[in-house]
Amino acid sequence: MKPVIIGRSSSHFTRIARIFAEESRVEYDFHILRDMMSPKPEDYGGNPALKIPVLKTPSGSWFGALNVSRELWRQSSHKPDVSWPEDLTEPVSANAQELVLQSMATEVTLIMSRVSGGTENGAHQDKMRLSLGNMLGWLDENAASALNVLPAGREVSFLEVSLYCLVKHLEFREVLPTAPYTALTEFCQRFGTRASCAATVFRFDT
Ligand SMILES: N[C@@H](CCC(=O)N[C@@H](CS)C(=O)NCC(=O)O)C(=O)O
Repeated sequence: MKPVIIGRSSSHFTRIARIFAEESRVEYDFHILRDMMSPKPEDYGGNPALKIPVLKTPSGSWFGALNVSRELWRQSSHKPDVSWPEDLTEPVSANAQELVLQSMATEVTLIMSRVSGGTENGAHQDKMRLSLGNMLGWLDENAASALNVLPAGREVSFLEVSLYCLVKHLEFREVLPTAPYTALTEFCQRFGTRASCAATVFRFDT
Protein backbone atom coordinates (compact mmCIF):
# COMPACT_ATOMS: atom_id res chain seq x y z
CA MET A 1 0.00 0.00 0.00
CA LYS A 2 1.37 3.42 -0.94
CA PRO A 3 1.55 6.09 1.76
CA VAL A 4 -1.03 8.84 1.38
CA ILE A 5 -0.25 12.53 1.58
CA ILE A 6 -3.27 14.63 2.52
CA GLY A 7 -2.72 18.18 1.31
CA ARG A 8 -3.31 20.67 -1.46
CA SER A 9 -1.32 21.52 -4.59
CA SER A 10 -1.45 25.18 -3.59
CA SER A 11 -0.01 24.65 -0.09
CA HIS A 12 3.64 25.47 0.63
CA PHE A 13 3.91 23.10 3.62
CA THR A 14 2.44 20.32 1.44
CA ARG A 15 4.93 21.10 -1.30
CA ILE A 16 7.84 20.57 1.10
CA ALA A 17 6.54 17.05 1.80
CA ARG A 18 5.96 16.32 -1.89
CA ILE A 19 9.45 17.51 -2.84
CA PHE A 20 10.87 15.15 -0.20
CA ALA A 21 8.77 12.31 -1.64
CA GLU A 22 10.28 13.03 -5.06
CA GLU A 23 13.83 13.41 -3.74
CA SER A 24 13.43 10.16 -1.75
CA ARG A 25 11.80 8.43 -4.75
CA VAL A 26 8.87 7.27 -2.66
CA GLU A 27 5.56 6.81 -4.48
CA TYR A 28 2.47 8.12 -2.74
CA ASP A 29 -1.21 8.74 -3.29
CA PHE A 30 -2.20 12.38 -3.07
CA HIS A 31 -5.51 13.06 -1.31
CA ILE A 32 -6.63 16.63 -1.78
CA LEU A 33 -8.24 18.34 1.18
CA ARG A 34 -11.16 19.98 -0.62
CA ASP A 35 -12.48 22.12 2.21
CA MET A 36 -9.75 24.08 3.97
CA MET A 37 -12.35 25.34 6.44
CA SER A 38 -13.47 21.86 7.50
CA PRO A 39 -13.77 21.64 11.30
CA LYS A 40 -13.37 17.82 11.27
CA PRO A 41 -9.97 16.37 12.27
CA GLU A 42 -10.79 13.20 10.26
CA ASP A 43 -10.58 15.29 7.06
CA TYR A 44 -6.98 16.06 8.06
CA GLY A 45 -5.97 12.44 8.73
CA GLY A 46 -6.83 12.92 12.41
CA ASN A 47 -4.66 16.03 12.87
CA PRO A 48 -6.34 17.97 15.71
CA ALA A 49 -4.60 21.15 14.54
CA LEU A 50 -6.74 21.00 11.33
CA LYS A 51 -3.61 21.54 9.22
CA ILE A 52 -2.03 19.95 6.18
CA PRO A 53 0.11 18.12 5.19
CA VAL A 54 -0.51 14.77 6.88
CA LEU A 55 1.00 11.46 5.81
CA LYS A 56 -1.03 8.30 6.37
CA THR A 57 0.95 5.07 6.70
CA PRO A 58 0.13 1.62 8.13
CA SER A 59 1.85 2.68 11.36
CA GLY A 60 -0.31 5.80 11.72
CA SER A 61 -0.64 9.44 10.68
CA TRP A 62 2.29 11.86 10.63
CA PHE A 63 1.39 15.50 11.22
CA GLY A 64 3.32 18.39 9.64
CA ALA A 65 5.83 18.90 6.83
CA LEU A 66 8.95 17.95 8.81
CA ASN A 67 7.49 14.73 10.25
CA VAL A 68 6.10 13.77 6.84
CA SER A 69 9.40 14.47 5.09
CA ARG A 70 11.38 12.43 7.62
CA GLU A 71 8.99 9.48 7.41
CA LEU A 72 9.11 9.51 3.60
CA TRP A 73 12.91 9.50 3.84
CA ARG A 74 12.80 6.55 6.29
CA GLN A 75 10.61 4.64 3.81
CA SER A 76 13.03 5.36 0.95
CA SER A 77 15.33 2.66 -0.36
CA HIS A 78 17.36 5.42 -2.06
CA LYS A 79 17.83 7.50 1.15
CA PRO A 80 19.38 10.68 -0.24
CA ASP A 81 21.91 12.49 1.95
CA VAL A 82 19.64 15.08 3.62
CA SER A 83 20.68 17.91 5.92
CA TRP A 84 17.88 18.23 8.52
CA PRO A 85 17.16 21.20 10.86
CA GLU A 86 19.08 19.62 13.76
CA ASP A 87 22.22 19.64 11.58
CA LEU A 88 22.14 23.46 11.48
CA THR A 89 24.71 24.25 14.14
CA GLU A 90 25.66 27.80 13.03
CA PRO A 91 23.48 30.76 14.05
CA VAL A 92 23.10 31.98 10.48
CA SER A 93 21.69 28.70 9.15
CA ALA A 94 19.66 27.86 12.28
CA ASN A 95 18.14 31.36 12.24
CA ALA A 96 17.43 31.11 8.52
CA GLN A 97 15.46 27.89 9.14
CA GLU A 98 13.52 29.53 11.97
CA LEU A 99 12.68 32.57 9.83
CA VAL A 100 11.65 30.47 6.82
CA LEU A 101 9.20 28.47 8.93
CA GLN A 102 7.94 31.60 10.72
CA SER A 103 7.45 33.36 7.37
CA MET A 104 5.45 30.39 6.12
CA ALA A 105 3.27 30.41 9.23
CA THR A 106 2.73 34.18 8.98
CA GLU A 107 1.77 33.78 5.33
CA VAL A 108 -0.78 31.09 6.28
CA THR A 109 -2.39 33.47 8.79
CA LEU A 110 -2.53 36.33 6.28
CA ILE A 111 -3.98 34.15 3.51
CA MET A 112 -6.48 32.38 5.76
CA SER A 113 -7.87 35.69 6.99
CA ARG A 114 -8.10 36.88 3.38
CA VAL A 115 -9.92 33.77 2.11
CA SER A 116 -12.23 33.45 5.08
CA GLY A 117 -13.44 37.02 4.66
CA GLY A 118 -11.75 38.30 7.81
CA THR A 119 -10.20 41.71 8.15
CA GLU A 120 -7.08 42.50 6.16
CA ASN A 121 -6.53 45.71 8.12
CA GLY A 122 -5.74 46.46 11.71
CA ALA A 123 -2.69 46.77 13.92
CA HIS A 124 -1.91 43.07 14.10
CA GLN A 125 -2.25 42.55 10.33
CA ASP A 126 0.07 45.53 9.80
CA LYS A 127 2.56 44.04 12.26
CA MET A 128 2.43 40.64 10.53
CA ARG A 129 3.13 42.24 7.16
CA LEU A 130 6.00 44.26 8.64
CA SER A 131 7.38 41.11 10.27
CA LEU A 132 7.11 39.18 7.00
CA GLY A 133 8.93 41.93 5.08
CA ASN A 134 11.64 42.07 7.76
CA MET A 135 12.11 38.30 7.64
CA LEU A 136 12.33 38.27 3.85
CA GLY A 137 14.88 41.11 3.98
CA TRP A 138 16.96 39.17 6.51
CA LEU A 139 16.75 36.00 4.44
CA ASP A 140 17.75 37.86 1.28
CA GLU A 141 20.85 39.22 3.04
CA ASN A 142 21.79 36.00 4.79
CA ALA A 143 20.64 33.12 2.57
CA ALA A 144 24.00 32.80 0.81
CA SER A 145 25.90 32.55 4.12
CA ALA A 146 23.33 30.13 5.54
CA LEU A 147 23.51 27.87 2.50
CA ASN A 148 27.32 28.07 2.46
CA VAL A 149 27.61 26.42 5.87
CA LEU A 150 25.44 23.44 4.90
CA PRO A 151 27.39 20.18 4.53
CA ALA A 152 29.01 20.19 1.09
CA GLY A 153 28.16 16.53 0.44
CA ARG A 154 24.41 16.87 0.98
CA GLU A 155 22.01 16.02 -1.80
CA VAL A 156 19.34 18.28 -0.39
CA SER A 157 18.41 20.05 2.84
CA PHE A 158 15.18 20.88 4.62
CA LEU A 159 16.37 24.51 4.65
CA GLU A 160 16.69 24.71 0.87
CA VAL A 161 13.38 22.95 0.21
CA SER A 162 11.45 25.09 2.69
CA LEU A 163 13.09 28.34 1.49
CA TYR A 164 12.23 27.48 -2.10
CA CYS A 165 8.60 26.67 -1.21
CA LEU A 166 8.27 29.90 0.80
CA VAL A 167 9.53 32.23 -1.94
CA LYS A 168 7.63 30.54 -4.77
CA HIS A 169 4.46 30.59 -2.65
CA LEU A 170 4.75 34.32 -1.90
CA GLU A 171 4.76 34.88 -5.67
CA PHE A 172 2.00 32.34 -6.36
CA ARG A 173 -0.39 33.78 -3.74
CA GLU A 174 0.71 37.39 -4.47
CA VAL A 175 1.33 38.03 -0.79
CA LEU A 176 4.21 40.35 -1.58
CA PRO A 177 6.43 41.03 -4.60
CA THR A 178 9.57 38.88 -4.48
CA ALA A 179 11.53 40.51 -7.35
CA PRO A 180 13.31 42.97 -4.99
CA TYR A 181 14.79 39.99 -3.13
CA THR A 182 17.46 39.29 -5.72
CA ALA A 183 19.47 36.72 -3.75
CA LEU A 184 16.32 34.72 -3.03
CA THR A 185 15.21 34.99 -6.65
CA GLU A 186 18.58 33.68 -7.85
CA PHE A 187 18.46 30.86 -5.32
CA CYS A 188 15.01 29.84 -6.59
CA GLN A 189 16.17 29.90 -10.20
CA ARG A 190 19.04 27.53 -9.31
CA PHE A 191 17.14 25.23 -6.96
CA GLY A 192 14.04 25.20 -9.16
CA THR A 193 15.86 23.26 -11.90
CA ARG A 194 15.47 20.09 -9.81
CA ALA A 195 13.02 17.48 -11.11
CA SER A 196 11.34 17.44 -7.67
CA CYS A 197 10.43 21.13 -8.05
CA ALA A 198 9.16 20.70 -11.61
CA ALA A 199 6.96 17.80 -10.46
CA THR A 200 5.26 19.80 -7.71
CA VAL A 201 4.50 23.22 -9.25
CA PHE A 202 1.91 25.20 -7.25
CA ARG A 203 -1.58 25.19 -8.68
CA PHE A 204 -5.10 25.51 -7.42
CA ASP A 205 -6.85 22.13 -7.16
CA THR A 206 -10.14 22.07 -9.01
N1 LIG B 1 3.16 23.10 11.45
C1 LIG B 1 2.54 22.69 10.20
C2 LIG B 1 1.84 23.89 9.58
C3 LIG B 1 0.98 23.47 8.41
C4 LIG B 1 0.10 24.59 7.87
O1 LIG B 1 -0.01 25.70 8.41
N2 LIG B 1 -0.55 24.26 6.75
C5 LIG B 1 -1.49 25.18 6.14
C6 LIG B 1 -1.50 24.98 4.62
S1 LIG B 1 0.02 25.47 3.86
C7 LIG B 1 -2.89 24.87 6.64
O2 LIG B 1 -3.20 23.73 6.94
N3 LIG B 1 -3.73 25.90 6.73
C8 LIG B 1 -5.10 25.72 7.14
C9 LIG B 1 -5.44 26.62 8.28
O3 LIG B 1 -4.55 27.33 8.79
O4 LIG B 1 -6.60 26.60 8.68
C10 LIG B 1 3.60 22.08 9.27
O5 LIG B 1 4.80 22.27 9.54
O6 LIG B 1 3.27 21.39 8.29
